[in-house]
Amino acid sequence: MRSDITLAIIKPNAVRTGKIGPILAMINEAGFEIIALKMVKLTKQQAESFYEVHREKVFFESLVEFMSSGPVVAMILRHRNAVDEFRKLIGNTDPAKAEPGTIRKLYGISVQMNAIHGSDSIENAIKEASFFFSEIERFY
Ligand code: IDP
Ligand code: MG
Repeated sequence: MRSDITLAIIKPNAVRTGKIGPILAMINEAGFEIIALKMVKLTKQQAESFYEVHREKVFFESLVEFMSSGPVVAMILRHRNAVDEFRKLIGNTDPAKAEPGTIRKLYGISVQMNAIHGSDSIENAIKEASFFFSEIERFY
């Protein structure tokens, strides 16, 4: 199983406020290679499917509403130890607890609207990459 990719999503709050450019710049400067990229608006069903593991959580319905509320930018990123390295770059789930200089600290506005998603394991990175991208949409 390859361990050099992770799946990132710039969430609707960050797209809405014009943060695609600044976030992509941070990703580039941190040494990640973008090997797939697209802007899409998820349906409620697609957002439910993506966040299936959180179905029983109290915030599930609200999260699905939010993630389908506007366009998002999905990408596959390549880097050594991509999952862990990217989680370091984005910071804690709660922007208030995230380290200074992280994407969530800079652009997150609440636990839910925390600006960006990053896969939490190699297995999920591979699954999530296939959720968004077909073979002819990814380059590596
Ligand atoms: P992660 O994105 O840091 O991996 P998860 O626990 O996997 O965090 O949660 C997925 C997403 O669900 C978070 O990024 C955030 O948008 C949302 N979320 C998590 N916990 C809460 C909460 O307590 N209230 C509202 N939204 C939450
Ligand atoms: Mg997670």
